[in-house]
Amino acid sequence: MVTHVGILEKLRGALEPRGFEVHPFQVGWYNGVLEPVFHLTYPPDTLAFVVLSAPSMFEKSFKPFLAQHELQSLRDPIDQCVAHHMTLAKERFPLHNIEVLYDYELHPNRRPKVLMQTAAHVSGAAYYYMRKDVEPDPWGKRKMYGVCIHPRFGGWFAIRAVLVFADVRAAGLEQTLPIDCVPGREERIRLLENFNYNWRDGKYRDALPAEEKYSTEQTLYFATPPAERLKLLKLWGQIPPTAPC
Ligand code: B12
Repeated sequence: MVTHVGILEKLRGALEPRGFEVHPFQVGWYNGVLEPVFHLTYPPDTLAFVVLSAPSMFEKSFKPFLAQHELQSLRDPIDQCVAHHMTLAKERFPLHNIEVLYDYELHPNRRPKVLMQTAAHVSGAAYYYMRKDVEPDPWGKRKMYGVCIHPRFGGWFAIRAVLVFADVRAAGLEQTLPIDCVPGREERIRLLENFNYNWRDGKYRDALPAEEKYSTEQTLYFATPPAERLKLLKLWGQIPPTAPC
């Protein structure tokens, strides 16, 4: 019988060496905290995984990917690199019906297909701090977007994809609660303000002392507006691969 344990092991085997983290959840846990318009339309015990990119993804996946592709042909190089690895991971499960949803995918009405931060929280991957985690909050009518903080990477990561195994039920999967690594009220206020008002300086990423962070090169890449990134990569020239793609 196919179990979530075997699938998780195989997925991690495919993606962790490439600098990704994989965390399982049941679709029902995700739907359970969201308004119906955001629901994923699968039975509640359907098996799904959220995939994060760790700081090492840049070296372990992105650079080898660049070395094997013509820069000119890449629309958004990071997105295409992530899609490449999700496709390879999916191909390891030819007998399963898997839907891959990416962070940048929107419905025709511009609503995101999946809320990555909620998926990260319900899977236990990273705590999603929202304004309701600061009660009472000091922001009045101002908008305040929430942010996920990872126990090992702080804010030095991204949430790239959700993989839904549409034909697999995972009733036996136990929910792991995310680690509340920013427990103090003042720290939460600082975190949310840094994320909303000063995200460009990256301070929100240092909400805790991270085990691994982006390199200077990677920080510069992500700080560069997407339209300028191709120019930057060309400037850096041919980057030698550090691992086979
Ligand atoms: C649209 C978008 C934006 C928009 C709007 C932001 C927003 N949050 O609405 C804009 C352009 C402003 C933006 C900006 C940024 N973004 Co942005 N953005 C997104 C995107 C594509 C969708 C977010 C969205 O529309 N959410 C819809 C709203 C309604 O969701 P929500 O506020 O979470 O509300 C739900 C929860 O509250 C939930 N809920 C209710 N109760 C409870 C209880 C619990 C326990 C839980 C878990 C949930 C829950 O229910 C609500 C819906 O019903 C996501 C990727 C994705 N697909 O998720 C990235 C994403 C959120 N962005 C991200 C980032 C990093 C940024 C920027 C720093 C820029 C950047 N890319 O580097 C800035 C920072 C914000 C700023 N200062 O401007 C990261 C956040 C990573 C993290 N650590 O959390 C994401 C996840 C992208 C990624 N690939 O990692 N972004």
